Amino acid sequence: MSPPAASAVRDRLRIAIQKSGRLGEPSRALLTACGLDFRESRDRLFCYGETLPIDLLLVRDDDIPGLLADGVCDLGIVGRNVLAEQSAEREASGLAEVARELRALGFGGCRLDIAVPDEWEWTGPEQFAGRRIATSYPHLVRAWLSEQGVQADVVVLSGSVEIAPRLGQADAICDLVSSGATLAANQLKAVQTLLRSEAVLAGPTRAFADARADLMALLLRRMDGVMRLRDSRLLMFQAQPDAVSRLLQLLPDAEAPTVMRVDGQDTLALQALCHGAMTWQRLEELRGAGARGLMVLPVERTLA
Ligand code: PRT
Ligand code: ZN
Repeated sequence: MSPPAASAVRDRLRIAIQKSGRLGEPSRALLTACGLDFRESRDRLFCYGETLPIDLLLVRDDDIPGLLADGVCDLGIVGRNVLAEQSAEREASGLAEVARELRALGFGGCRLDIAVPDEWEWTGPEQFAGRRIATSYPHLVRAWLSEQGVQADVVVLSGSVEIAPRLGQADAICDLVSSGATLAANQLKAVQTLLRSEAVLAGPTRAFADARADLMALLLRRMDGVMRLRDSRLLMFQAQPDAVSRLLQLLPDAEAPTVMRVDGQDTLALQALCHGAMTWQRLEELRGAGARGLMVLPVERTLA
């Protein structure tokens, strides 16, 4: 089984996701949670959608914006950093934007930061005048430098950017940072964030005029449902009537709280879908305000 050739009209939707790497697994998990099921081709590059006419192409993340631009794929799950860099590159070459961010997906979070050697005393972007910044994101760095009105050399490296200052290839770097451990291990410190990134669903700038329009709308509806429920829990407890208004104040993230009378008693039973994290601390606060028999339940699916 191999992917059909790109064509103007299609009745199946094709989504590009990272084959391996940091975003591969969570991307598939998200699509599975949306009810999609796939049969993998032997070369593990193409996955045929069994439950819906939605197929997957498993590729390198850097190829995803290009596959969207060429119309080979209709949607892609990619880091905002990759999408932004390739959009900036297209803009610099005078090419029209072909993919836009449709949804932020809440995983793969990181920052694109400029970092300098620990011993630098950071005073501001003007410090980069006449210096060299090593990066794999030259278009974003150049755009930022020009916004700052600073002239610096951008040294393009495809990997191991963080060791460039020690090797004498550059004075500073611009790279992705999540925990900050890599910077610390290389005696660098972050001084400026250019972009806050996470995995995003990228898609066309114009609506589809064939069956893909409905498929995309269906997928977006399901994705929104899955993401809305990601941190949501059903909270249940009992309380005396005079404690209820105080308890509801402690639940600003509760959707449509339901209050019911417990049969034959003064006690009320409450249940609410809460969208914020239900930590032990929150439960203890609720208990302190009169909630009893607190129960937190996972919510698998909702359909409005
Ligand atoms: O093979 P392929 O080309 O598909 O994968 P890749 O190696 O280019 O990408 P991959 O899997 O490393 O990253 C995919 C996406 O994950 C990135 O485009 C980001 O959107 C996102 N992401 C989130 C990260 C990080 N966090 C991250 N920490 N991508 C890379 N890093 C690297 C960073 O470059 C640096 O080397 O991790 C190091 C820093 O991590 P900390 O934790 O030490 O700060
Ligand atoms: Zn890559």
